[in-house]
Amino acid sequence: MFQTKICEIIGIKYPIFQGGMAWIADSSLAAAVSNAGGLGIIAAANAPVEYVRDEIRKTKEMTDKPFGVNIMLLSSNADEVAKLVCEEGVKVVTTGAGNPGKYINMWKEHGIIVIPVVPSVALAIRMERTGADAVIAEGCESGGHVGELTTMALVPQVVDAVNIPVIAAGGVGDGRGLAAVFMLGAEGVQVGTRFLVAKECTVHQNYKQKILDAKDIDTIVSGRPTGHPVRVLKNKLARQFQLLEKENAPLDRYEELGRGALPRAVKEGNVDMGSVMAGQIAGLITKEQTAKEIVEEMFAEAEENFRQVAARV
Ligand code: TUI
Repeated sequence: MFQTKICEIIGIKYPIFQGGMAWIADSSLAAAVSNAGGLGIIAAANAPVEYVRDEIRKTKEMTDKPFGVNIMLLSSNADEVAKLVCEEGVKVVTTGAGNPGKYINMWKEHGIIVIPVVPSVALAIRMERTGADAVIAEGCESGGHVGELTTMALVPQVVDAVNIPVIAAGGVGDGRGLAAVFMLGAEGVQVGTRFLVAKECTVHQNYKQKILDAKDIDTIVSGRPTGHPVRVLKNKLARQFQLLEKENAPLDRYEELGRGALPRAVKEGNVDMGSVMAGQIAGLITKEQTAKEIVEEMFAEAEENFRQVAARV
């Protein structure tokens, strides 16, 4: 029922991507999601190229299914990672936090399937013209770096503007959300926050627990004045960022406060003074499951949803 064009293009069973969560999405999680029939994605974030190469090689050992690498374009080594994915024969590249236009020809020459994250119709159109195979339309319900539009508003507008497949991201954590984005015209979904609590996700247990404990209103967008706003779970650090905004503090104060904040939460488990990036759907997530259980449960739920709604209309 959910086999879409994106499944054919990539060679996956379920049209679900695991978000390329910076510092979190490693070979363990990516291989588990790919083995479950979705598309696992390794986050290059701002890690050294050698680390990313190792993670790609480890993933190849753990799965014979397709997987992807997410390139965070604000990273100082984005150029190097862009070449690395060609050398390593990675099948799918997704990008975030910028315009990957200058790399697309090189990736296409290497037979890579290119799927940029876009926060607007304008960038989606530009990406289609430059040769992208699909786009991920990500609403601001997402965790991490966010644009302005919600998934509900962004996805149908992007669907109407381009002819390539659109994958919806932001605010989807169960089968109901999955069914909903299909109704908006998406051909697939990208899920971050729910996979963060997957058993195979190696993020610190304190981080997982903070997601499991979160309520609907527990996320906040901080760092707007920097031009790179991020959605995080409220904590001491987020409150300090809020104070900076109130004080109209200079940008170097944000830089100082944010330095090392993501690994502090992800690796050290400091969820008070670390950056706990998470989407608004965190409040819905109440249990740790394997990636396979998450994928299968979401699609079974969505199918049941469609059946029930169809019976009512
Ligand atoms: O990239 C993400 N999410 C991220 S990246 C990240 S690491 C980070 N940490 C601190 C500050 C900034 C980043 C954590 N989470 N999602 C995809 C995404 N891409 N969201 C928004 C965008 C985006 C924004 C502007 C994509 C393109 C874009 O284009 C601007 C342009 O140049 O046209």
